[in-house]
Amino acid sequence: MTALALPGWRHVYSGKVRDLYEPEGEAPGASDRLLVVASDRVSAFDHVLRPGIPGKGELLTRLSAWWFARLAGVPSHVLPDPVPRAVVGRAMVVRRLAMFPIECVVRGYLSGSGWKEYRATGSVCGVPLPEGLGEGDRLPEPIYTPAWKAPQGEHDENIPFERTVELVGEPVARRLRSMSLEVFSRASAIAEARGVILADTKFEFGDDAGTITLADEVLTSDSSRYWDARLYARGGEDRLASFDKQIVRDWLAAHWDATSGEEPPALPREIVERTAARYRELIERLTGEPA
Ligand code: Q0Q
Repeated sequence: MTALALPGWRHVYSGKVRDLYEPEGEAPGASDRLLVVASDRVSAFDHVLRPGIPGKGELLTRLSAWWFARLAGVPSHVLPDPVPRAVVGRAMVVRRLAMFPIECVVRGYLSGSGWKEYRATGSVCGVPLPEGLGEGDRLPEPIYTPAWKAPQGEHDENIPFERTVELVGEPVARRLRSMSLEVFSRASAIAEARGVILADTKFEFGDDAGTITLADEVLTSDSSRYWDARLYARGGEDRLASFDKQIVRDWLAAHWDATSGEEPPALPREIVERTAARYRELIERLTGEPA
């Protein structure tokens, strides 16, 4: 998988789904801007699947940009600079920050690694929780459950708040927690008014000359768990289904053994099309604009 060649930009890094570039003609690492390009790649069970989901990169870029715009007052890394023609709609220029090595996770509901940790220990990242909670239950109030950004290929590690103090110092650790909780509560109120539950999300922040600044993608379905509020209220088996990716997950679970060591099979056209429609539905529900 080779990243797109973009005039004026040099490719520096690729994640599973997005590619990062810096301006050409400046020394590597020296520029004050970066270009983040979202692809149509989709990942599930730690694999990048084929084919991609047409339009996914644009939809998630729109969703992230929409959330950044809704979060008035929160310093943002997004710059208004133009992006190369080849990636218009699925790229943004951002201010280069000194990133903090912490995934700032907030959970309003008990799911994923939070549920596993609670079941084993009764708390998540050192936050004690009431007894008797079940998978997918709403928490009494949202909790901050940071994770340490593991090197590439490894899974992030849930850590207690005290560990983040050791990593970035107490004043910054406290700011990361309070900003994360504030953004989460603003966003979940917006989502729930539109029939979508924001179960949990992950923020990344960086330092811009002393200003703690929201970076990365915000509140996309790749960085967040979104559920359909109607399904959740109905209480069926599917109540915790990922709003957009569940069709892919279900199909793969039925057609591939994740422990086999084999690459996952290519997704059939029907699965790709239904998944693309779910991505469009998520953005339509959240933003109220046709996708
Ligand atoms: C930065 N990433 C993530 C990534 C591949 C994003 C570095 N404003 C920034 C950002 C951002 N966003 C980053 N560094 C400095 N300033 C983000 C892991 C990786 C594609 C997109 N890596």
